[in-house]
Amino acid sequence: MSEENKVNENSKNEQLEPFRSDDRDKHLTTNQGLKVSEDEFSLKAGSRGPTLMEDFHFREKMTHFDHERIPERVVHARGYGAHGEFELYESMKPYTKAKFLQQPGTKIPVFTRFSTVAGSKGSFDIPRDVRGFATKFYTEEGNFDLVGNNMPVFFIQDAIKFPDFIHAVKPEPDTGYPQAASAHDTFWDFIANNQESAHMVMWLMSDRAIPRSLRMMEGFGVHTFRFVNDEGKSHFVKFHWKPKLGIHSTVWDEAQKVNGKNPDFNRQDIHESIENGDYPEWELGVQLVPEEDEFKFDFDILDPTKLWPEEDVPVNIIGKMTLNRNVDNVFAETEQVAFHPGSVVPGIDFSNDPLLQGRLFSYTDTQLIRLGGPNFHELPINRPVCPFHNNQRDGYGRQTINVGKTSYHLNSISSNMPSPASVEEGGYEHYQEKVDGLKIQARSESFKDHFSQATMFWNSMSDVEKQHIQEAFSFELGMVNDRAIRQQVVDMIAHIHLELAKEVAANIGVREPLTGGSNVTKSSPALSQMNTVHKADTLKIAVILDEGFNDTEVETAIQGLKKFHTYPTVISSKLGKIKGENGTEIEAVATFDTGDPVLFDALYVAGGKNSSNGFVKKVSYMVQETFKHFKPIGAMGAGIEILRKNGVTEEPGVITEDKAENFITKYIDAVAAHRHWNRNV
Ligand code: HDE
Repeated sequence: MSEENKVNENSKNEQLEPFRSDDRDKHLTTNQGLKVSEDEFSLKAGSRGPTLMEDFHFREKMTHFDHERIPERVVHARGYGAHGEFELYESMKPYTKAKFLQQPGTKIPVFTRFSTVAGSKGSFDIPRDVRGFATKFYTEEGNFDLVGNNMPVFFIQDAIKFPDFIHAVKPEPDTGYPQAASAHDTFWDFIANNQESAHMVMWLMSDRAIPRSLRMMEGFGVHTFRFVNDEGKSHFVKFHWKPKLGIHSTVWDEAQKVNGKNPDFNRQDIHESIENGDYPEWELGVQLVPEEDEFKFDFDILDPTKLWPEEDVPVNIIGKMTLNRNVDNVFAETEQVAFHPGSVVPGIDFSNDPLLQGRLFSYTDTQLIRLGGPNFHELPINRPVCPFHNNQRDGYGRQTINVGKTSYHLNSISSNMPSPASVEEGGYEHYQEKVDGLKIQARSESFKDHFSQATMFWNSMSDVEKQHIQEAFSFELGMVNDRAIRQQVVDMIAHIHLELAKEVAANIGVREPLTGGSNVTKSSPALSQMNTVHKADTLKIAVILDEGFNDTEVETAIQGLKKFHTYPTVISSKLGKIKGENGTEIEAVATFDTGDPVLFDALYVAGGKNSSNGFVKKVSYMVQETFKHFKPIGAMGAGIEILRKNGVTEEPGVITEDKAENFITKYIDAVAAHRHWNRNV
């Protein structure tokens, strides 16, 4: 009865192949396969006459077009997906029987979709928002979906509040705005009235909410899940994704500008990285707590507004995900992919986190409407790479042709085939947790501390990160019209940190909080982005060139930058060839109009001979913007003079050198640091 089922990292790609259609060098046909002879003019009664109903090609083409749209996701509408593989480093056999987590070296295919939460599909890439981080592991035992976010906690503790929360953050119903923003009355009104959100709001006000790149953010499963091993022993588990490039963010002023200059900034960044072979990588980490230690914490591990400090429960790195293939078709793959936290494999199970429990219902339900019926599991992107058989039948768009007489269980006619598998044969068995309680609609007492971890988060931040949080609160609440809401939020912040609340109060025209303060002194260094990996790899550098540039200097610098795996982009006042003083020609691929400084990680001003005032003015704008966003700036030769005019040469992260070799070493160090916060801005 057992079906041979070998899965490797290519299994999904091979499965998708028969579904791909290449229309190049083919005749145009109708969907019925009929070759079409005319696709520009509809069938008319006379060349100036009315169009005829008889024109089946026109009708088919127009009807299909009229029905091209499906509802966007009610949350996480704006997404970006890519294929890849997961490789296991370390066997998890002592903890889970999940087959893809047994043998080090095992590789399986994955598909990951990143998303923003609040904005609609056509919004922009860097709002202040949570990012979705959903991965489908195509395992030999079925799909395991890790449907997480880039922040480890959530706004609410019970799924029943999710519709309220989302209604509050989405555009307000009477005006239809603001788009993709939490900076408005209903969002903050919800927060003030639902103070379990305190911890998550700190994350949302932090730099985590405005990532520089999807490749440079962490992922978290958020909820407590369960691992169950062969002996039936259970451990609680939290999942983490750790980006190899470190965790890096934009600054708010920059993010707002990027959203206008290039609303696709994050998606283009990851798409191009994959096309360039700079495959983004994340290591998978697990925090494990034996079942018997469930109550050893000063918070409830079922509460999704709490994280497990990494210093208390270490993150064991067990494998790596590499995204190495962009989709062929965004609709077919990224849009139609259907994730579900309830898609698990034997050895992975749930906890009673009430947020997780509610999610187990919501995802299938929403997909029924979004994907138009119960057969979305048949869509190529959603199919498991292992066989699937059951007695479910029919429905809109059904593709499988189930043969045989019976579609029910139990039966005699087909000897009960398909039949349930025993646990030994790989049948899923729900963990037999003992549950004993009254039916009750209430919040557990153990879920009532909303502020300790919010304070711990604040305590863990560096001074710069704290300043950003204070500024983010001041901006967001500054956009709230209703003074009473502003006041309530400030009074709430006071329970997290009194000084923070006072500073925000002063900025937003409300009185200082009357009570507050916290005696929590704990901090968790792992929460600060300052303690992350810093690398120059794959960063984008704007190189400013003018006619008559110093040939050797510029050539050596550009080669040096490439050697360190950064991407220099030559910018000038016009596109096309720019000539050096000794005749070297270098192509400018962007202009001051198309190459805005917010789109780059660093600036290198080479300049040229006798640059016009107009040129210097444009470069000065680039210098000022790059400077105020704390990004690295470098110059040699003529460029140094422009930096001098802007008064930045003595500032941190600004490198000026006459010798190209010295320049590159120092400049690359400055680039690798990403930001130079101790500037006089
Ligand atoms: Fe989701 N969430 N969610 N969510 N979620 C959806 O499912 C929901 C929550 C997350 O790229 C929806 O297919 C409820 C937490 C991601 O396709 C919907 C609750 C976390 C994605 C839904 C939550 C997430 C979704 C909308 C409260 C992090 C995008 C479209 C109990 C652990 C997946 C869809 C993708 C999408 C419901 C809270 C992550 C409506 C009811 C917490 C990454 O079913």
